[in-house]
Amino acid sequence: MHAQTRRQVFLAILLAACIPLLLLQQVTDSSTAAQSTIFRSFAASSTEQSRVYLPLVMRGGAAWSIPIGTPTATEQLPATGTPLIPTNSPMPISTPTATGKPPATAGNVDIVNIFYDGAGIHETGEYVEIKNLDVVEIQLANWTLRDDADNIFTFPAFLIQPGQTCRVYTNEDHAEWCGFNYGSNVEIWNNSGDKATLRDASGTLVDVYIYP
Ligand SMILES: [Ca+2]
Ligand SMILES: [Ca+2]
Repeated sequence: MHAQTRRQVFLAILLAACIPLLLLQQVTDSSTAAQSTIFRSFAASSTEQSRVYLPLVMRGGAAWSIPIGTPTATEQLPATGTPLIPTNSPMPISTPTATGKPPATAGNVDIVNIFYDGAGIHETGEYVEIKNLDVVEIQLANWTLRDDADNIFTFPAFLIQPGQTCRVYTNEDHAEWCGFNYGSNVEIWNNSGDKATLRDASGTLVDVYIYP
């Protein structure tokens, strides 16, 4: 091959090699929107391989920018700040219930007063007062109060507090005095004299109150 022919071939190859670079340089000089459009066009029409190399663009001749193609999967590291192994904080301790045992069902409860002379024919306002002299609350369920003629009142479930006074009325409801009521249609406490007996749920004598 003649030297002139070789030079022409060399120039042709050189020119062919320069066309893509010139085209890309033109793209770089265009507006950002146009650049993005052309890049997308290249990416859509190119193979995966060319998508990696086509965006090699010299920006203003200052530096080579290598846009990132398809990012490789990065290793997933465990989230920081939440150690998988528990710290040395103590194990939670279950909160105990109030005292862990039921209230007393027996204790120091006294009959402290009997109002035996009520108004009206049947003296519905008669009452017996009992007081918890103990230092703990006491469950009165199934305790009994009776007069000398065995008119019996059986207490419902009720926690009488230390120092609390309750009344058992002959036939009146008074919630402020614990709400105990014989519900008797006739008077119970003889005005001439009587005896009140208080027993706990097991039948054990708790207190006796006698008036003339
Ligand atoms: Ca009476
Ligand atoms: Ca009586």
